[in-house]
Amino acid sequence: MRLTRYFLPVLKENPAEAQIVSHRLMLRAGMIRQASAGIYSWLPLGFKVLRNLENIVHEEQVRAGHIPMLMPTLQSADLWRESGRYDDYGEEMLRITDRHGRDMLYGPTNEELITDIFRNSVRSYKDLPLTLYHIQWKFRDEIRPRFGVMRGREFYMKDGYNFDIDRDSAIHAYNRHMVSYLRTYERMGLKAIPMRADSGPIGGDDTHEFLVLADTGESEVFYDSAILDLKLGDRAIDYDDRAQCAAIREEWTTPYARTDETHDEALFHGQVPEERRRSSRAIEVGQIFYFGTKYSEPMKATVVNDKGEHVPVHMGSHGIGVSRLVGALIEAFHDDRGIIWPESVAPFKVGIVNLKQGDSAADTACESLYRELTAAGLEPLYDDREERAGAKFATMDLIGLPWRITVGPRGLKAGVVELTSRKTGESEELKPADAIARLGEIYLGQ
Ligand code: P5A
Repeated sequence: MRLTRYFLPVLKENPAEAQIVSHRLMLRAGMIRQASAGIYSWLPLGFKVLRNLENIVHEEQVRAGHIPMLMPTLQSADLWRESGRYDDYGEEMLRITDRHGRDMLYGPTNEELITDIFRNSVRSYKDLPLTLYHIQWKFRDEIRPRFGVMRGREFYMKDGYNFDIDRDSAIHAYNRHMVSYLRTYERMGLKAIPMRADSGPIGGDDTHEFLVLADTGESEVFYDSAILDLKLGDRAIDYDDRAQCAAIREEWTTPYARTDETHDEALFHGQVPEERRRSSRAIEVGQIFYFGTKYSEPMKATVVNDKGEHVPVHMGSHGIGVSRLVGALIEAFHDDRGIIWPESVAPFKVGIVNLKQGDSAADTACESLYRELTAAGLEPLYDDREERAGAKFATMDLIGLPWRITVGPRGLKAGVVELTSRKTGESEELKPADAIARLGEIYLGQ
């Protein structure tokens, strides 16, 4: 993409309404614009990051054996009356009446709708286990939407629902989700810690939230610092292997880690040596639930088991805050000049800065870099504006591309361009072909 052809409305000034760095940087970098309180338009740069996160989520869900689909945003109130949540959900639910006077709602979550789909189509235990998921906009009429996309009213969520014949199988689904979530967040460059939490309006006793430590987070958490050393890395995972998934859950949930809702000070002190006791603020980027037959019983979602009996299915649901993650990533990765995207989620893989637009050698070198990087799938953003070098650097630093290639007449005389890491600030002079090869190596492994 050429910057002169793109739509990147960066702001020079800090927007007054933004209280935290991710909100400020998303507005300044032209990623989002507020449409109304807690509701945002995703401008091209923000939309690219959102799509990249969505792709990682899809890949890891499909890898775990979960099946993608798409449900609507608007739902009929009748299903929610069956589960009893129409009244329970309270003012957070946006209620709508259609022209025929029918009660509708903008879905805050989809347990009822998916249970209805299931009960109308699945009859036998032989069709289980089944996990369906979608990535779709949700609406919760939060009383205090704030911090930009972190606590929006409209937000993008991956929500998945498992259907199993009994508790043991459903607990395997829970463990499998825990493992696939750990892997998802690791791929985004994040350390998200599963913590015992409260189940709130979704229900059930077994639930873990995934939290990213950050001073600006809305949750208060207590944990054993030993958990920070855990990493899935590239270990081979068989998502059908119950013992392996259970062992990974055990590994991550043995060190003490709880949100303030479930924190037990006596247990914390008893279990964790003082030098490893930590408390911090954190951002909730996902949550998994096992709630058994909470929905399948009232909604009569049953299957015939191997003894010919009709039994309600055991269910759980699992959510990732995809739009919130964009903010969480910025909270985790920024400096005072702007965003520092991890390579796996960056909106463009590399920026090209032409130090002297209009200089024929510099223009020619940039054009050929742009062509070759594009052909190699290394998605460049070419700053071809007639701007001072300082302004171009400031824009690149603000939008946080992991790598920058700087091209100027002086370097070109020596046959080199400069490759700079946004993260470390380190630069290296390389022949243009070698810079492309280096970026190829960096991104190939992703
Ligand atoms: C699990 C999937 C559920 O709704 N039902 C379907 C279950 N869980 S949850 O914890 O309530 O939400 C899942 C994740 O969505 C994100 N999230 C939000 N993101 C932005 N703004 C909001 N107002 C908001 N509310 C929830 C969180 O990341 C949460 O973990």
